[in-house]
Amino acid sequence: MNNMFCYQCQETVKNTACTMKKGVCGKEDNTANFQDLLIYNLKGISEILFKSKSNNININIDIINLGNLLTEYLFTTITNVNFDNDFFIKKIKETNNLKKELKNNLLQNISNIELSDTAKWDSNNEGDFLEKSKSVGILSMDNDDDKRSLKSLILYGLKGLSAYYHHASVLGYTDENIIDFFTEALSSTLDNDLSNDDLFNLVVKCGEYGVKTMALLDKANTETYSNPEPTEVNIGVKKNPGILVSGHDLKDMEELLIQTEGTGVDVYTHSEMLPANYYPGLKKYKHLAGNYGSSWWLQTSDFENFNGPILVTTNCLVPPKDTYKERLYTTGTVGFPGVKHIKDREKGKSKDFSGIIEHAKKTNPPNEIETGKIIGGFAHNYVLGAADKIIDLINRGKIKKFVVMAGCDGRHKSREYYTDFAKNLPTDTIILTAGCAKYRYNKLNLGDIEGIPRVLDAGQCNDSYSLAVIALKLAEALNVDINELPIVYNIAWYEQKAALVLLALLSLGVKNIHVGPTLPAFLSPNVAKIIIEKFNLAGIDSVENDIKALI
Ligand code: FSO
Ligand code: SF4
Repeated sequence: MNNMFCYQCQETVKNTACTMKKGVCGKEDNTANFQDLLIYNLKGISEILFKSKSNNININIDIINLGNLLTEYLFTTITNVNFDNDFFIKKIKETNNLKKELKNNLLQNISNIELSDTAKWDSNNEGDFLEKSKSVGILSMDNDDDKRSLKSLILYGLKGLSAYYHHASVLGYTDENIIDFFTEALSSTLDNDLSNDDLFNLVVKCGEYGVKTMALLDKANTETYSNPEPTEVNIGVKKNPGILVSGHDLKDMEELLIQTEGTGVDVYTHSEMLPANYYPGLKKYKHLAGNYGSSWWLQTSDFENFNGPILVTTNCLVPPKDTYKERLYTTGTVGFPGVKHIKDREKGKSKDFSGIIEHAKKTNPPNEIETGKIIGGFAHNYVLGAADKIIDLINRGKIKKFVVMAGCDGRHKSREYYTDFAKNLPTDTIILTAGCAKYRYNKLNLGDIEGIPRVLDAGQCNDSYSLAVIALKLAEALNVDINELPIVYNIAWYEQKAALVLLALLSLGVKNIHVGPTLPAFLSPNVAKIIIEKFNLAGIDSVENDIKALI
């Protein structure tokens, strides 16, 4: 009997599933089970919403607010976001009440409508939650391996979509069409009458909505903070005490920068927050002192060395060591038992960061762990602005290939492949990157080609959208198919946002993508075969063979 069943990330045990007391990420069995029960409720709510909408029933709740809530709660179940059982129990109760309200409203209008057990279950007896949770996880989704695999792919794609949608919604950008798709697709995972083809079509549609959601977030980020621009980012330290900010939430970053101005406290970025340094609306703050440390899985030593308090705004959080737990703060979707949590903003107000700022004032400046600068900020606006120069370099044979190496980093030794791959690429190639995968090669000093750096960092994992826009526009300018461009794809994945990014690229018709270090455990052999054949997707081999094959 499994204690839990989770196979959503690349580091799952033996590329099969985490089933024991604790997952590789440190998530405990009860937490995984409570997450399953929360997802169960989100599916039930989605089914009721979908059926209400299909039958033109007014739900009496603002759908945008409801969409914000559903996506935020699904986001909390992504790898390395929230480890707090009390949080999940609270959200299960809250979603039970919401489900009941929506269900009663639907039944008042159509008393004989057929609803699944998931839509109907709303017992708020906390003592039953754990028992119930064990019967509603991944394995309960379908007895058929291929259908379960396709449903998992839909669920994880939606997790990625929910994260990006949440970031956009925090900045005030929402889209009812995306929420409609979200509820339709999430409730479809309850439907046992759907064929493999139906489910596969939903997978493809999830990629299409992934593109729409990333476009919405791109619009939100660039309209709020202006287009990223090439920026040299300090990786050394300054003399003031500092606050280190990790995760992806730019609004948290902005509010903290405003509240720390003039206090003598510097602000540094960590891991996926690095691209904050590229946005004019954020880099204008003089006390944004640079980037400290490396990608998420190295946080235990980076946080230890930092000396000041650390604010984690989204994943990836690693269960903290006692040496810095007291300096750690979470906010938004993130949580960990015993770690201070900064409350959500009240409508129209900012979050209150005064506690962490006062804490910082009493700490020592960060220990210097490296010195120098890294460069980034090469999102679509900049690259397309330089398109003439780039096309000229291609025509003159100075640039032979662009290699998209976006996605995630991770702990496994096998990921050294990506550093070696970058190091061994011919010098007439340029790496286009986004996401925390970049830390495998953004400090290698790979040089430039006539002033264009050989590693062009577009930003966070969601800015993989930027890379897709660049490819689409270049194809248009050169009047060729996207797959005829001198662009190849070697993508590293870890968690569910990367699954969505991959589906988004596939939906745009990009073929021959290499993905690693392993293929997802949630792809059954048959589903993997279909995807591999349909999209010419491939895993990774040795660096030598892959460079030969791709370049
Ligand atoms: Fe990385 Fe973590 Fe951005 Fe992910 S920090 S692994 S795909 O959460 O989100 O790239
Ligand atoms: Fe295991 Fe990954 Fe799930 Fe954590 S998120 S329990 S490591 S599969």
